[in-house]
Amino acid sequence: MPQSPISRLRMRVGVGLMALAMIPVLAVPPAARAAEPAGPAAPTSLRCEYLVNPMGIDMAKPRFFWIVQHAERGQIQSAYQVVVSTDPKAAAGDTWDSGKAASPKSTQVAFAGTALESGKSYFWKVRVWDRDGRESAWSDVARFDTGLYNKSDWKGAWIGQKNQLRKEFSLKGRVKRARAYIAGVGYYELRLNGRKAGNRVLDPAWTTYDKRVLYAAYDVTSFLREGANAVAVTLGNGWYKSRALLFQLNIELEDGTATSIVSDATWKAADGPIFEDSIYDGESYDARREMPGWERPGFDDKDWPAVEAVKGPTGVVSAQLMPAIQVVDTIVPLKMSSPLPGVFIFDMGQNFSGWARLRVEGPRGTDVRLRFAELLFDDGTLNQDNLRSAQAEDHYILKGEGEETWEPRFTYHGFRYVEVKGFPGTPKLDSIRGRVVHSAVEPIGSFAASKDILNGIQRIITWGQKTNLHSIPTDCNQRDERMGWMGDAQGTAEEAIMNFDMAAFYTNFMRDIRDVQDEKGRLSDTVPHIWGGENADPAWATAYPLICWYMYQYYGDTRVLEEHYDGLKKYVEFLRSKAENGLVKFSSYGDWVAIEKCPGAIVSSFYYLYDVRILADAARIIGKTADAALYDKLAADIRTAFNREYYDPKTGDYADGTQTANTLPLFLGIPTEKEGSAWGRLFDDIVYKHNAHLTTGIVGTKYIMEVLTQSGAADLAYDIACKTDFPSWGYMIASGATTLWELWQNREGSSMNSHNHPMFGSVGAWFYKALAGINLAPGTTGFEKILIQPQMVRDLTHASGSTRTVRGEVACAWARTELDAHVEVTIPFGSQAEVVIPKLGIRNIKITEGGQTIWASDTYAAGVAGVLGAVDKDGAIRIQTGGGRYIFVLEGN
Ligand code: RAM
Repeated sequence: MPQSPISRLRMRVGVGLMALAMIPVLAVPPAARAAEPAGPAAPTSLRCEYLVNPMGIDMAKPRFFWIVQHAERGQIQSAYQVVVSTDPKAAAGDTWDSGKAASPKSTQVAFAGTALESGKSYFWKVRVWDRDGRESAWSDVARFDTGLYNKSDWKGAWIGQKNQLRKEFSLKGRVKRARAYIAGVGYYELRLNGRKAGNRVLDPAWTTYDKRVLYAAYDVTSFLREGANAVAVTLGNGWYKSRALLFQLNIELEDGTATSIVSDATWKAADGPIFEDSIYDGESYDARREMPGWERPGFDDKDWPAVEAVKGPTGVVSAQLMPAIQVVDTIVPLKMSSPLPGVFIFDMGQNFSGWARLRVEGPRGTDVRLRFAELLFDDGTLNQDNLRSAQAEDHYILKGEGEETWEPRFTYHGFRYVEVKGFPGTPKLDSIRGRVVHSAVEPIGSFAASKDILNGIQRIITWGQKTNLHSIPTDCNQRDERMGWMGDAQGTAEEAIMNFDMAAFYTNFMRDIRDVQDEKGRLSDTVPHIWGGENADPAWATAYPLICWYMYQYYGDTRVLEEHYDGLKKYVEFLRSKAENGLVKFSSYGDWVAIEKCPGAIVSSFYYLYDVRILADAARIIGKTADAALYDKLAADIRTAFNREYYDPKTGDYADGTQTANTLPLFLGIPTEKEGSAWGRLFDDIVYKHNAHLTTGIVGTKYIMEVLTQSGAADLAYDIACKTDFPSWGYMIASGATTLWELWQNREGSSMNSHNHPMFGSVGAWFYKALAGINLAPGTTGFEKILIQPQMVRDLTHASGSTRTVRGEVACAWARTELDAHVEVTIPFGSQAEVVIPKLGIRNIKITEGGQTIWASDTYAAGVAGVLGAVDKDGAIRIQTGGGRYIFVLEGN
């Protein structure tokens, strides 16, 4: 008997690769469960909108989501009841009671009660019924707060200019409820009675300020007290490059009186210890200029001038409904060295975005200078060459009163190394801590495999991805750029969705994109638009349709299609107006940073077709049938034109036959039988010309792995993924990368040489989809129907992935030897799956689950709970299941 691979899998997990947490599956033997039928457990992980902690929702019809566990496999929800109330027990249902609604929906359930009011708290709960009519207990009660719905709810004015603003006020009773609403641009820090509200930093999110400014809402009930109170706001330049504050504090006292403190001419202002702050260049802080107590009541501000009214940004003030930027982690440096006298270099061991926290003791007036970089020169000194004009330099000037701890507020750097100069004496390793700062999207995915290089790639992808989420998806985090380049954003979106909870983040980004659209329908290369053209490369602008579409696919979100349909249509119509002979050909970047670059025109034409198809599908989904027919027809015409224009019957290639040129049409199924040679040409190019290496840029790389896998060449995709010589992801790792690079090449000395650029990370989606086998079933959304199809390629002996979807966790972990395979899957309650287990050349296959036979003598054996059937098709046994956890064991000889 071969040793069970599962025990080996456990041992690998034991050494700390990734938490699988999938074993054991069956706590209760099936017989006992049958005797004692248990209904659904109370719904858990309730969410209003996509939010964990919804504060300041300013939409009329928020949506509700819940997750259900059921003791039985294969169960479904037959009905739900949602109750929304103004009382904290959600007992009254005075705002909405859906009643028992016969529906399997547990996601995207839109509020349909009496109109929500501005600035209130609401409480909600849900219960469900299963297929057999058994009802769950009520969920716990969850709260959501509405924000300020109307412009007229804001009573204050924009004030600003200086960076420290304060106001004192007195309350004549105990506080029952208090909410602070703040839009402080570029960035703000809010303190009430000396205490910082919340844990956001670099807030609010960067937007096109003359279109939309975001405000945060805070529950500050516990911050206030009867008598004297003080509100203090520190402002930074941020991306707004000036300082303006709009603030409102709504207070209800226990005796029922209501009062508001708003930003107005009664505030006082001064310039505090921050004497310079710039995102690229850094922050300078003079602790000698601190004014102790200024954020508390009783501070003598009679010398402070009254605040100035400022124009402020002109955009609509709307709620920021996505995870804010936070200090997500603190890193201890690996080592400290001193390449020159008085110069100390700290190696954090990881490239990330954020800053350093400094601990120092020394004479008053000492100027400690911190500089940041991704690289070192050979002599061990700091190499800032690839930061271009970004200074990435912070200063802290000591006040000289014992130990001082400081970290900046209004800048961030992308770095692995910190250079310290001017330190009084010799710093110790604990003089510096790395503070990891990015949008605090929840990590929801994990991937691991028996081939270590893949785990290394997963690691540099996720570090690169999260540290480039800075309220928008940025291209890089270190040099004088850090822009919302849309090509990079669309390229990495599927990978990001598998690894992080991106729903709220992308909801916001889609609005950011809409904000830059001009009356002609054009979109810009970067969003907000600073760099690149105002008429974006189609491979960049496609971020708009593509990410809307991913949100529809992965989250089952139809609202995003409704909300953006007009914008998408306008964009597609703009493209159509630019078409030549039925094809869009203009291009600025094309298959950016490719090794063998295909003509930009074919890339643009590909995205034109892709965008039109998405628009046609979106039209169908939201019931615009005439549009659907119109764009279906347009798509068919583009396909014909594409083959006519780009396919060369003499060579059998599309365009110049580069990998990208042949990959793109294959991905969209453009070739007909006549153009059928493209696939073989692509295969030959990779295998014979390039020995399983890519020559693609960010566009081709995104699709090539999937095209190979879909065409039955997953082995080749795997070979590519495992390479460690140039060009490959493994080459980056072999050269010391801890985040993905901008280029396949290690181009020292070049100004385009970022070492943290997530755009080549698209392969991360392939890890989940192909190696861990986690896919949406074709044509379905929101993981209601799942296709588990792990590719058990070459020498890979196990792989596992899990991702938390809107319906609950979806996971697959498999392990195999020559004669058997184990596949453990987790399918959410109410979902269905097809689990595809390859036969791997094994004969006389028998498949069991929990000791019971499912497949033997080429026949399906019914009877395993949750399993609905199995067939032998295309070299695999395909098992249909309902929700639940299963371990399938395939054996034979
Ligand atoms: C570079 C950016 C980005 C890319 C553009 C075209 O400046 O870093 O990655 O999208 O160029």
